Amino acid sequence: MTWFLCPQSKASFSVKAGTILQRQEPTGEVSHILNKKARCLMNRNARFIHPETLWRTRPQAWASVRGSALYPNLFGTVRFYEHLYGVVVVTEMEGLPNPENVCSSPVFAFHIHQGGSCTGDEADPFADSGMHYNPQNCPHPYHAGDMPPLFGVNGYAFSAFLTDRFTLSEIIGKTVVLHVSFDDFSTQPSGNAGAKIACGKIVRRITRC
Ligand SMILES: [Cu+2]
Ligand SMILES: [Zn+2]
Repeated sequence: MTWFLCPQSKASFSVKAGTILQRQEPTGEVSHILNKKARCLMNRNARFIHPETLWRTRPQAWASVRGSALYPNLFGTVRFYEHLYGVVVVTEMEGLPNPENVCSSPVFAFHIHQGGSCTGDEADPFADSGMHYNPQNCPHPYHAGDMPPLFGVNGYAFSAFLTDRFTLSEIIGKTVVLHVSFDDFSTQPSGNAGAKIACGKIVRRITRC
């Protein structure tokens, strides 16, 4: 078992298999309860993530995503958690286009764009989100901002994945963008993903122990 120190509270936390097991005060007193004060410590130093711990934890950064004028019912959140190996990205969306045809189950390209604003014009309502975040000048789909697409399920989507392509500090102030079509992970410069249908700015969340 490994103990990790919380810099804010000076308490230590033991983590095993992604679950916070114990809290030890600076006085040496140990409690075994996963309480509110332990939540901010999730598993940034643990290899395995216990889903229940993830749900109880506040992310270090997040984006509130809203659809364009053509998709007024589309909204969701993207949460970013520090992890031993990178960043865990957890996404939920509601109000996605939902074609009836069984052979066109919806797939939506999903990226971090380098721009810091979800503004634009009539032709491209999120034009100011810019291009894919690409600090290393790589081709698509090796941009740091390229992420797995979302699968629509009756207008809803959920996704959770781990990436080491970016750090939290790099992406805060940038934008997450959802596209109307799938990403072919080949066409330059952005996978032929079609129009941008939703966007959200990534902001830091204050976590307290
Ligand atoms: Cu994009
Ligand atoms: Zn890309």
